[in-house]
Amino acid sequence: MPMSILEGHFTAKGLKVALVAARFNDFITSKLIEGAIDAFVRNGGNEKDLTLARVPGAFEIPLTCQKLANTGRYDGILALGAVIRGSTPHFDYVSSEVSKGVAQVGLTSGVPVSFGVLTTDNIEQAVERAGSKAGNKGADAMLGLIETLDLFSKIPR
Ligand code: INI
Repeated sequence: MPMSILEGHFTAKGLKVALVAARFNDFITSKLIEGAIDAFVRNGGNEKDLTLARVPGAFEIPLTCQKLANTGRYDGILALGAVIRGSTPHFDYVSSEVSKGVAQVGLTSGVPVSFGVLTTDNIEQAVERAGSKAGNKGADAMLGLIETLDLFSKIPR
């Protein structure tokens, strides 16, 4: 097979990562933060190389990610939030803006921004994804970020 394969692995050694986490639905987002920190440290990262920015809600995540990306101090950024559907269309506006915004920050800044924002129909689905039967999406998003950064380090300049 005469081809070069570029692939990232889970190694967080030496990485500097900023976490941007919403306070809204803190009973969920605090679990996502814990999962993300645990995944970082268990893969060789140093907790001192993590910076945590707390924002009021998921809507505030993209601009905060952009400000942090523009400092040039972080290898990657992790967005953490929990948008839970209620009886009004508010959910649709917040979830669509945060997902579009986070993707846009990554593309325009060149700094990878991983998406660990839950968008669920109810509280039970959010609890399942914050460290119970469906795992911890904060940890999953951190692993995705670590793997992507390792892949980027292997792409020839
Ligand atoms: N913010 C969230 O992070 N999750 C939600 O479920 C949510 N809902 O449903 O309202 C939410 N709203 C607040 C929003 O993110 C902003 O903080 C607010 O609109 C001020 O800009």
